[in-house]
Amino acid sequence: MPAADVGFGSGTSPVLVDDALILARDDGDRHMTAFERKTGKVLWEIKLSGSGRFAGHATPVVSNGQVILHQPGEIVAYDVRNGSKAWSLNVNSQGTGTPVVHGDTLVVGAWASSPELRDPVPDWDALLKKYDKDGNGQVSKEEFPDDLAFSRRVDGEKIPGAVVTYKRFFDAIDTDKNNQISKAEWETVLKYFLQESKTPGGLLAIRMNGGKNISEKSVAWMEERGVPEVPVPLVYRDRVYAVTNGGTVTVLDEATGKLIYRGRLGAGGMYYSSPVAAGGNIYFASGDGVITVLRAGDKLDVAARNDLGEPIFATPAILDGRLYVRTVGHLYAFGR
Ligand SMILES: [Ca+2]
Ligand SMILES: [Ca+2]
Repeated sequence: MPAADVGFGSGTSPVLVDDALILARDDGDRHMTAFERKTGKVLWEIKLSGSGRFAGHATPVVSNGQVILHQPGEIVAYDVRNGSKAWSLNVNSQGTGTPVVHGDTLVVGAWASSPELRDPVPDWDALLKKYDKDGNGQVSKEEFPDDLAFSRRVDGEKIPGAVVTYKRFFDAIDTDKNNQISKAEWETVLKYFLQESKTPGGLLAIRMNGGKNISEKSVAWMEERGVPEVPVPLVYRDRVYAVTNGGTVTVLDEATGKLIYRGRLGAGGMYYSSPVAAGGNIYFASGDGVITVLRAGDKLDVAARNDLGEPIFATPAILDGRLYVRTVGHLYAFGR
């Protein structure tokens, strides 16, 4: 049987629920489709909302008979039986992190380039003074700084695309297309990029109330610092563990969102893989290939650190006392 044409999106995994397999496309063709598992027949298909190039890279999750998708700007839930929209919640997010369902709570890393990742932005006078070399009162593309970053992912300097510069958006900023940034154009940027968001964002805990009447009031807590971009938060022994690029771990009380501690794993670099836990230990794998073992508890307590010498992007699996780790080149099994 031919495989269904599901597009070129790559980040999201299919989810299995009842007799269906549900897949959200994460390319520009924003659809979510439910296939009958046995036959591949399309049970329902819906068009996802939003605009822009990508529909987000988060894998949908299932709770309360609803399939829940985190995508740029919103978290939205559909009835798994027919795809009808059950609820949605606007969030300030780029839709990169797969949520985690814990009981009736949804924990989501609603990541948007946070102020802590941003270079200080010069106002117009400062920009002009520093970069207007020919003194024409505007800043041309050639004059515009190459390194002024809108988002500077921690430890991402060597990763292509990890530092997002304003220059990348030069043509969009230059609205009258004269290859010069004017005062009005720059001030529009400042207003647009630096406005305080009024919608919830950050690491969020949403109480789902069985999937009914979800609104901003359902957000039990939010933590705006230490928000993971890709790694899924881990809920373990009443704590939420989140890891960010640079190897900073943030541990919160699941019930209240209170910060228990924040600290460094001692293994930097970018983090794509999600933390996993078993037997009182939590395992973090860095993009540089270092596995850090943390003891669960209310203080930073690193039990071990192992450098596998190869990048790790995949989340390890734990089964029967063994930890299975996939690096770019090898598959390891640790344990008995
Ligand atoms: Ca100039
Ligand atoms: Ca212009």
